[in-house]
Amino acid sequence: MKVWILLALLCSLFSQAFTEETKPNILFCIADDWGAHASIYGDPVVKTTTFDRIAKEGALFHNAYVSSPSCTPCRNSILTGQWHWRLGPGANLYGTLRQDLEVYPHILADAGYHTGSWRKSFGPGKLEGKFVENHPAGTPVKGFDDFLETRPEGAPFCFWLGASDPHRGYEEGSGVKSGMDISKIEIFPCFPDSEEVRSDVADYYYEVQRFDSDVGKAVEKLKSIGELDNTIIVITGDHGMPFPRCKSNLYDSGTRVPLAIRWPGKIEAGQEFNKYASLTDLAPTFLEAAGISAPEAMTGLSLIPALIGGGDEALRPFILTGKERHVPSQEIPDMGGYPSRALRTDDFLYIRNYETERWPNGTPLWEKAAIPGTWYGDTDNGPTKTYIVENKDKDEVHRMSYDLCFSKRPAEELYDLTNDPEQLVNLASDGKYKDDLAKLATRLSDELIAAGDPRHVESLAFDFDAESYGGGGPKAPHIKKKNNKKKKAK
Ligand SMILES: [Ca+2]
Repeated sequence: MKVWILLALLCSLFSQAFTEETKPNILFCIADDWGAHASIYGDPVVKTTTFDRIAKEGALFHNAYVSSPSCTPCRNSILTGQWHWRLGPGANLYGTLRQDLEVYPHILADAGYHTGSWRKSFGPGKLEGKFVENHPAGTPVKGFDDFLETRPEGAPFCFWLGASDPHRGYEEGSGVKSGMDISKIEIFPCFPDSEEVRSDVADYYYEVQRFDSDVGKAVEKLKSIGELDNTIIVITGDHGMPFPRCKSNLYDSGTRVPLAIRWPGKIEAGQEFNKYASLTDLAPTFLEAAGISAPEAMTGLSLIPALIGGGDEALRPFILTGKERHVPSQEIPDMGGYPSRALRTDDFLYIRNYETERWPNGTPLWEKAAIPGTWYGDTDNGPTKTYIVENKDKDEVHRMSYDLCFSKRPAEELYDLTNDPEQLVNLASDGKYKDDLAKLATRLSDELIAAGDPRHVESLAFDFDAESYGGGGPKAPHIKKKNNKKKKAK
């Protein structure tokens, strides 16, 4: 109780102090498909100089999670500050943003902020109505410098610095060519250890570093114009790495992302958080920093109380994540996704899969796929995927890797994080965990009801699978060869 009184007092002092001062600028930097891999997290190979600096001069989050491990719903949940399942068509890959939704860049623009976005922000998807004229992430521009040149004098700004890194496709061998020692790579234990896989991870790291370097240039620009210390800098990613059992999956490998926040003079440097932040919390955080109350519909919780002294106790004690339709990658005529939800605590990850007859990462039967030729459609094509599929019958280790990545899953999954931090052994049918399983199942349902999930609140029912889809899907290798086009997948 005392902690909350102290927090309330700190927040009120914070708002009071704020109104007397200049509004802070906001530089929001988001990579595409970047899981929690950074040197400051202990990764022995990737070098993230800028991210590490921002974290050291501000706050580092060890447990930041996306609402959904898929581009469009994650980005929509950040813009609206709401769980993706509340966004109707916006919960699917290639979905749109509903007209009644409010987005934080628009609220800041109404309060006098100069807003803009560069490279990937909303999407992929089609903007409609009010968002066509008025881009939800701020007017798209050609770069940070251009954006700053059009800034009205004295106006605070809010800038979305996007990227297509480290989304596939990669230049194969770019990691090795850049000098990375692939023997030092810590391979995700569900991947077989092979040269192909190691090199593929190095290519991913290479693009992570390129993004980090782009952010570094923006930080230098802020310094050169004297705005560095009046700018909140946030660096994160939209979900885990584009590898099997990562992106589009509800394990930490798909939903946990890097997060660092710097705001000198307001938040103490060198803070580290172990409790949970959702990227839906960023919108209310930005609004509070600007002295604006968040709209009631925002389910995100401002991170300011934690950042200004409240510590872990002011963060969420657990996290929720979910998935609706990534690529429609089931078998004709099923245009559905793989709906699932998860509750992650310090001790357990509990996952509920609603449609167990479907393929969690898409059908292997490309000739029967809802989108013609699609092959394991929820997993981006790449050397690691090809290696795992092609070698599945080699031995037990390879078979296990294939099953963990692509085989069908039961209605419930339970992982004991003390003994199995990588979440590879499903204990849902182990009698020893019966009580834990029952408690977590009830808790997840209760939390989803409280969070307005249409899958749990009948009055909000929404048919996510009936929505149209404007994208493609990863094609089977022989089809790709026939087309022979080097195309960047969404
Ligand atoms: Ca992405």
